[in-house]
Amino acid sequence: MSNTSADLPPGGFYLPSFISSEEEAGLVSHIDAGEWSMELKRRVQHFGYHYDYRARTITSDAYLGPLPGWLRHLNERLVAKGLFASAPDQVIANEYQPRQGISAHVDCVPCFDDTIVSLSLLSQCEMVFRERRGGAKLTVVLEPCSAVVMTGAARYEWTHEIPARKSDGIDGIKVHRARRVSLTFRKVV
Ligand SMILES: O=C(O)CCC(=O)C(=O)O
Repeated sequence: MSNTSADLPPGGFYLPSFISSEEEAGLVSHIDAGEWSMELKRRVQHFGYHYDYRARTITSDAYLGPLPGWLRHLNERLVAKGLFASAPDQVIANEYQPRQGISAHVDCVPCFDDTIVSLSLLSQCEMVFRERRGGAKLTVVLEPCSAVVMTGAARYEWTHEIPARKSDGIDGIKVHRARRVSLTFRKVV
């Protein structure tokens, strides 16, 4: 299975092995020690700012406080690798059990800056990109410990989604999903 940035829309990048499996385990234990919100079908945790899914915005009272220390070293890496000009300040942990996904969307344009980075933990899954005007479709496999970066057209002109299914057909092979957790980093504008 070979993901390359060429499989993504323009402005999209795939970074395999962005973290080690030891870092992955550490992140999962920090996340699981936190309080999950049941506001959606899947469980979520918000850090930095609460995102209001109903209003589709960050409201003025949404500030939750600085990101926890265990997220800050990742922030530093994202900045050191040139992915963000300054440290992201909003992170959402999403938990996907098999059969759970996230519907097609573009991350809130007035809320967040130009770069979105999503880190995959624990299980692979497919992410589908759809061109909003042209209707083209691209599918990328997100491996545990990888990061997917969305800027430019990948951020604004294509939607992304994770189909709600219990397995993915990867290179012609049915691969069952396990529990997956993702951390998505953004900078509030
Ligand atoms: O789970 C992921 O990798 C993507 C999450 C996402 O698209 C979002 O939180 O808006």
